[in-house]
Amino acid sequence: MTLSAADLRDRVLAGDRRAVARAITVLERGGDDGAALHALLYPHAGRALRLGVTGPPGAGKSTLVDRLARELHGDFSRLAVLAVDPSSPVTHGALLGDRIRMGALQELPGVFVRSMASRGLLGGLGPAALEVMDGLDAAGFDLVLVETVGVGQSELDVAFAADITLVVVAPGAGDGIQALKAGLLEMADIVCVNKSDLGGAETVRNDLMAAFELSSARSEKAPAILLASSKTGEGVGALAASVRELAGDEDFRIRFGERRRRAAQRRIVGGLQREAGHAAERVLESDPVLVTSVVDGLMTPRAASHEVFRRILKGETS
Ligand SMILES: Nc1nc2c(ncn2[C@@H]2O[C@H](COP(=O)(O)OP(=O)(O)O)[C@@H](O)[C@H]2O)c(=O)[nH]1
Ligand SMILES: [Mg+2]
Repeated sequence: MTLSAADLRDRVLAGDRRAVARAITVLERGGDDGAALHALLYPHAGRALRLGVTGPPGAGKSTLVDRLARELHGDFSRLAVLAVDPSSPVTHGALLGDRIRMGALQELPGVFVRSMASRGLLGGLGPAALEVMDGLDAAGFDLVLVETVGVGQSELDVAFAADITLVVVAPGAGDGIQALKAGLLEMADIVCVNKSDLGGAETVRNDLMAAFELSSARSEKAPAILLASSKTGEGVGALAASVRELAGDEDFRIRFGERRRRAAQRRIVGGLQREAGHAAERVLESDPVLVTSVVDGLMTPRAASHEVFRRILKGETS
């Protein structure tokens, strides 16, 4: 049976689970169908609290998200989890692991769990993931938890997409200080040192606290740093309390608004960059002489960019 985009929207807005699953597939695929559905859903988004969870691979994010979601389910009866995983055949196992791990979570009433691939964005959130988040928001979930892998620069994406950013680190490989170097901790609202059942968690916390005291790059106040074990569940209640507290804090809510403006601006510019990139490729395909001139040293790459930009503005893109 084929549903029109408007029918699908109506069912999503009514909270129909299967429709939500289907809509997410459409949004994830993108293209014209994705864009059309997104345009119908977007006016209904904006009410959910968005909690971003990120950190190095293996820090225990998925295990923690499962526990944390259970803790927060009392406050947010309709709760969605979106796990964004770098897509490659190599990480297929990780995706499968998440699916098994979060399978039981999905059984709770009002809870929806979904994994999606980040398509080579190293765990970053591309436009499709952001549109899926909007879709879940429009579907009436009160809390949208999004898990992304923090690697490289794209890890900052989640801090832009979320109202509250939780960074998860663990003792051992890829520990806290390494994450700090990548700049992510500057955007953290809460830091969880996970795997407190293993040795070394306290040391990581102390190192982090020292680093925050020294950090001048941070404009906002230092985040709460909490120890937890997603294995035993210890500390997860306090972590949930910390999320709850931020969500209800008036000053912090004002910041949500500022963050959403910043995020919107970033999406607009990002979209423009993509479109301009496609247009530039069309110009260069239609006039290969430009590329040849750069290769032959007759024109600088910068001058060629300006020429391409001029042609795009004049509408000479094909
Ligand atoms: N000992 C211990 N192991 C944990 C803890 N949390 C997660 N793990 C394990 O660490 C591995 C990676 O966990 P996962 O949640 O997939 O990490 P992610 O890559 O950050 O999502 C798994 O084998 C988990 O069972 C914890 O608190 N303590
Ligand atoms: Mg994971």
